[in-house]
Amino acid sequence: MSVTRNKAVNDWVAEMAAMTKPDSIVWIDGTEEQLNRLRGKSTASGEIITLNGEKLPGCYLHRSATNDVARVENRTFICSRSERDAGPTNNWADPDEMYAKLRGLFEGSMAGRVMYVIPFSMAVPESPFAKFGIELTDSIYVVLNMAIVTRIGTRVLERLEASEDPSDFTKGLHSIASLDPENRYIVHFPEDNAIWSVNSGYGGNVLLGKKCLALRLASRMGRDEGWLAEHMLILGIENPRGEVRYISAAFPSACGKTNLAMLIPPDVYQKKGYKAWCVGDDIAWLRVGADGRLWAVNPEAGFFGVAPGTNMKSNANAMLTCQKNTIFTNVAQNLDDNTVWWEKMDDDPPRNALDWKGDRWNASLGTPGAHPNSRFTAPAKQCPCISPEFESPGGVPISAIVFGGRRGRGTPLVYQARDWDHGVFVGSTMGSETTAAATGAVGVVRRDPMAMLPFCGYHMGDYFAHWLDMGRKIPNPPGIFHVNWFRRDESGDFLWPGYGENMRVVEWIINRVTGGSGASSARETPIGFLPRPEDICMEGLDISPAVVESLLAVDKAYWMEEVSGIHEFYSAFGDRLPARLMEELGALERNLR
Ligand code: GTP
Ligand code: SPV
Ligand code: MN
Repeated sequence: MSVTRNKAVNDWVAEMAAMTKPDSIVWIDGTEEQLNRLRGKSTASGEIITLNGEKLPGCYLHRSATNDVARVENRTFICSRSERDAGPTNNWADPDEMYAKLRGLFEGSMAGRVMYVIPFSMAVPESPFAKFGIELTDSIYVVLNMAIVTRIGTRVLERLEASEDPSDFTKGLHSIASLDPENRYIVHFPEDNAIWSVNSGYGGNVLLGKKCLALRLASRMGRDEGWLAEHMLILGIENPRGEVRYISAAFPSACGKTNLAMLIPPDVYQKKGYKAWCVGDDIAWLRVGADGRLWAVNPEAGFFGVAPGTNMKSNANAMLTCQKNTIFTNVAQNLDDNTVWWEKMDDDPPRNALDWKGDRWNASLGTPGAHPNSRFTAPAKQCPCISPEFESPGGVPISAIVFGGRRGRGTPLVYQARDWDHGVFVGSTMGSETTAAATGAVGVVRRDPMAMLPFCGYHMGDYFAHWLDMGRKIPNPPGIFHVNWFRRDESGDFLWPGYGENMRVVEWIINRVTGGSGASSARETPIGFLPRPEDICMEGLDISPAVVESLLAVDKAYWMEEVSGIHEFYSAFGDRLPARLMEELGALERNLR
């Protein structure tokens, strides 16, 4: 039945099948014919629902179990041989004990079901940076999503077989099992290049190429091999002279990456000839190029984007991307025309609908129609502003790295780090309000270094050291910045219009680092370089000077509070915290006094 001569692959698939005991095994070849058969099977079982073929051709709706709607950080483990290597920010268990526990859960878990073998590649398989994996799963929903967000099929198996080491692939095992939340585990075994995920059927828990491989395992590969795997979007801005500059930006989950990645420049910019290009919306792999610059590749092939809040005003490109060949998860279903709806999609909620749980629903009930972490899975190539460099094997050169969080107060709209080390300090101390992308409380400020708290696959102190070290290896490093689109006024409204208007801040950033004679100016403050109100173009924007003033102010009392919060946060890393970062913290404190 096997389709490859790769012994390492065949042996492992046989071993996993002996444990999980599926009725049959189907190898995913990546053809439309096979995917269509699976869509048919999945609609017949009710796992996915076919949507209106005229309004949303090739689109499906899936409702996950109501207790299975987000990543589960408390059930996600890094089972490295040594506990120290997982560090204080990850859950750890002894790998042998964890394997024993999980074997119990996987034993016979696919009985009566089909095991699908999905060969996948993160990055185009032809790229020298591509990482290959195989995911075994008993969920067609997972197969159909993986077919969108990664490159799958026989061409990956062939590449692997022809590669230097055909046993060098990530071994991903997933079973929805009984969906028991008490026995839900997302477990990484870095030394074995393996991921075992059980009792979930949702997003980042089960699309093993995405957060599990492309961030958690890849971050550690990057440390060993001298590169960075980051939770970052990649955006290209083309100026009126036709020059394209790229930035990569790390914001925590549901904090605006997809939106910034697909930004539509405001009218004043479009009239001048500015354009924006999306290279990636969630993950970036960054390496030092032969030219001494930092280059970024998007390892994914599609978007798994947040639906609520997405509309023709906030993100028209995302709306246009998900009009066909898209899987919607946990949104509302409009029964009048069999389309989908979510909060803020438009001002016209359906009167006759089912909510994300499948219950009869209309807006007057006061409950949400879509889950706050409902998502669309759509091919990146359908995005109207997808970059011509999207599949470029070597990626794109990065002029600026941007960190950002969701901070209702204090943190200014934008500031620039003085140099690479200071930038690493800024990234390492990022704070952000939690969102619905993970289970747990929403709106609580927590430290989320480089937006990687849930995704760093090794000791975070070592991760900071690796970032500092990378700075020494990049002859021509990008500038490092911090942004905050989420400041609020006393009544809780956002002070900054955000979305496309973020272009104004992006322009300031790019001209700080590549502006030449047109470089944007700034003032030096205790926290870094900030624009004065007149340094950011506000043409065509209705915003009061007082608001701009407050968005660009440095509130010393707030920053002193930050200093003590950072002291406390850093103390968890003990002797693995690079001394350089304590020096930066000392410098911030001195600057403020
Ligand atoms: P993940 O896919 O979870 O990693 O999220 P993400 O970082 O890609 O976040 P996304 O762009 O999907 O945005 C999440 C939420 O933030 C959505 O509800 C957006 O409408 C909202 N949002 C994005 N950008 C802005 C902004 O500039 N201002 C404001 N106020 N809200 C924004
Ligand atoms: C995130 O939570 O950062 C996501 C969604 O991008 S998931 O794939 O579920 O991780
Ligand atoms: Mn994400």
